[in-house]
Amino acid sequence: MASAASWTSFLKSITSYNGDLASLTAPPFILSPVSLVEYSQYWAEHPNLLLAPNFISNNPKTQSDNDDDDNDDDDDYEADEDNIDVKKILAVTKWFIATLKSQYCSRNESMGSEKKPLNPFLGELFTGKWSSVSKDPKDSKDLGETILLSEQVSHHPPITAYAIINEKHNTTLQGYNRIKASIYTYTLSVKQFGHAILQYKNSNDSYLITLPGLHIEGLLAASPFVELDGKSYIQSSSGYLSAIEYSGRGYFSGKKNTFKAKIIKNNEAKINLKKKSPEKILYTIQGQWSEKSYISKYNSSAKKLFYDANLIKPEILSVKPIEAQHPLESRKAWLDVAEAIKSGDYDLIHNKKSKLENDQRELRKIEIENNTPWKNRWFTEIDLSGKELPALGQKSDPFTTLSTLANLSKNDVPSGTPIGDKEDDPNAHSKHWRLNIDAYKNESEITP
Ligand code: 0T9
Repeated sequence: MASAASWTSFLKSITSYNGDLASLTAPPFILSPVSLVEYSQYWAEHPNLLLAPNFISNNPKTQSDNDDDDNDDDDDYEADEDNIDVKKILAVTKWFIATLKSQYCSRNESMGSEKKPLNPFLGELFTGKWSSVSKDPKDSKDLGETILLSEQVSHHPPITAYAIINEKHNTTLQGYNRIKASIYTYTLSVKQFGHAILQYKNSNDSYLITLPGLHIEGLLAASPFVELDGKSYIQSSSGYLSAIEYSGRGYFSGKKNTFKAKIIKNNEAKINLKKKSPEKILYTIQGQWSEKSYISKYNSSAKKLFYDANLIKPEILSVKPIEAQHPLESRKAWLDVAEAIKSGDYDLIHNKKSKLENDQRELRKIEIENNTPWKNRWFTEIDLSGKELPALGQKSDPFTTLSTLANLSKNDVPSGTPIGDKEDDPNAHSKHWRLNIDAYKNESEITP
């Protein structure tokens, strides 16, 4: 009864929502004891898929691949393809699709519904690692260790930056994100800003990954869940684009978490706002990202399994015990609040949270008084507006070339906004967050 009443007053409070999610006081049962800075881990809960493009080589087709093409369900669709760049963007697309269940369903699975995460404080850190042993029994490769660095680089507005690094295979994923939310009746609609850049340095391949829009449904019933909408893109430096379109239960297929991805060669069709010429689609992948999806080749009606999200469990990263953590590390810093949330005691949650927030305000005050602004630890902001040339010895950023290839805006606009789209604000800045490699290499105090 008590929680039903508090949910009703929470629903009332969101109708006067002012754009600042932190100002919403949600009832304890909808609070998560996990900070948003931890969500970066969802990018690598299938390390073998993230690293897979490293193992794709120009092997000529073997005889057996040709033999059992049509009558073998288990047959790998990859065996049909001999263009290595196409194979690679298919592998990257598979990894990306595999991240979605972790990103957008894992709270429902572990806590029964979507929950409001803790709002990270400035400088909050989260780090951990994935071991070299793959969960996929069919995968016997030595993956090496994959590490995660995640940092809250801004508090107003909240921005999280992250890097996922595998030194053995010279692979880095780095990115950042920020959201902008609005409320329409009882649906929370969320645009994501930011992007990720995936680099395979051994083969010199890079990929731009944009982030989809989403909305939160189920608020009236007090059981919120995420539904993705709109589009997101994966653009490869080799000139291929994977354009992914999302829809939910209420839309055309009637099934939840539906998507359709098209693999297109750039110079045959750019992201086409006007859609005059039909695109030449190399592959179409469709299905449910939280269940099964199927792939079919251009001009063919044969479908093969692309990805089954329930076949291989996500690999949870390992995190140091709290006693061994630095005061800036998320689980240590939020420990009291997290325990209060688990106890469901509203006053205790409020007290512990206020303590942390007041300490933060005090720190900001001292910084202003002493003129010693907070320094980010592992990430820096770069300006890609093009007004200034990169400094001597500084390489150009992959985002510049990849966004141009895909015809996407370089500005700080919703992720994946095409150039000239109504969302493409020409006055928006072009600053983006990047890993500071030296800061990472010289880090001695905080280890994964
Ligand atoms: C980046 C992801 C993001 C963060 C979360 C919208 C949301 C905060 C942002 C976009 C990750 O890579 C992917 C997954 C889930 C997103 C969250 C879902 C959600 O509900 C929250 C917002 C801020 C709320 O907590 C709304 C209030 C609450 C009543 C709903 C449970």
